Amino acid sequence: MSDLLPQLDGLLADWKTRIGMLASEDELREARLSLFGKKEGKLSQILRNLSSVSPEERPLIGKKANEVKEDLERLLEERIEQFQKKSLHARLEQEWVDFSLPGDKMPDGRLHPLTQTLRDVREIFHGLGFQSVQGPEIETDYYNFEALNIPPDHPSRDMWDSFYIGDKTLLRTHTSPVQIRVMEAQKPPLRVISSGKCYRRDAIDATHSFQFHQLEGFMVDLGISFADLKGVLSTFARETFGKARKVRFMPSYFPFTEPSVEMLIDCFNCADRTLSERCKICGDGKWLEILGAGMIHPFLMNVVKCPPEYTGFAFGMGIERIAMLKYGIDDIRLFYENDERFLRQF
Ligand code: FA5
Repeated sequence: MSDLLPQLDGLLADWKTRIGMLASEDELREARLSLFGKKEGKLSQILRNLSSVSPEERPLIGKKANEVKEDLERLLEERIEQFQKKSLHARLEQEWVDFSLPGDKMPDGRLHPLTQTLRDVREIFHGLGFQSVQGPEIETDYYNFEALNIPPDHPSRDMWDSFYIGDKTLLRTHTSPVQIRVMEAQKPPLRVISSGKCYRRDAIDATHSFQFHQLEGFMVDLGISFADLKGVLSTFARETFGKARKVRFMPSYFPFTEPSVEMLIDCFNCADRTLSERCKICGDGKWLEILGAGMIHPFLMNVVKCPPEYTGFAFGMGIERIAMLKYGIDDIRLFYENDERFLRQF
């Protein structure tokens, strides 16, 4: 009878006590290695002598060795689990989060002043019964110029120096092409506004950018006269700049309106100003130009085959200009620089 069986029993009894005394997960893992390691492990060392055991006894010892291994493995696992639970518990105790604390405040986003201005202006015209439509930013020479009574080589093309994409296509220089597109597709009565980006090969300075926003509007119906133009645009000016604003119309020139005017308002900054230095808004000219307008030229009415009994007026304004006047901003570049110190003020 070999002494391997009592050796295995001894190993079990001895390590049961030892495992119970180990004080950390690391120590337990080390113990596992020294018990079951392939070469140096205690169990392997005992079983190394298996060859000297009689063939009848071998299965018995094999069975016993498996049992011892399973018992000790289970014990080790249990203890490791205990330590893991304990350390998790300790971590939870230490790293707990107070969900009742107020969160970090995210900075509020807000609308860009140009978006705000555009929305305000649109709302005023919607209130007057105008409908919003959109036009393409890439236009044809026909819609941007020719249909608006600006033939090739017409000197007024210089005013709208342009970015050409192809021979006959360009980035639109104004929103007026929308007048033609809408009147081609729809019969009067019409009350339409359209806003969006425009592009010109202008040098950048405090009041000019190569890309800016315009809002176009027009009204076509039976018996529309200059009085309607004045009424609608004066209402817009007072809604935007204050009820007390005085409005003035001055003769101007656009190839697509006749007669053409510029609309000006009296400087709202000067009204209650007692300071002696120059007014930052009007430079003491006292009047501010806010848009171009006029009665739609008969040339356009012919182009879109509008019946002769209809008349209409049209207007176009720069949104940057309106926002600059409204908020007292003296440089158009501030709108495009994304400087938070500027944007946060609106
Ligand atoms: C026009 O573009 C006409 N289509 C307006 C119009 C429509 C008149 C319908 C009559 C009937 P004008 O070139 O003046 O007109 O431009 C209108 C406004 O766009 C200007 O008053 C200005 O506020 C703005 N604007 C023009 N060029 C620039 C620029 N480079 N940067 C910023 N704003 C500009």
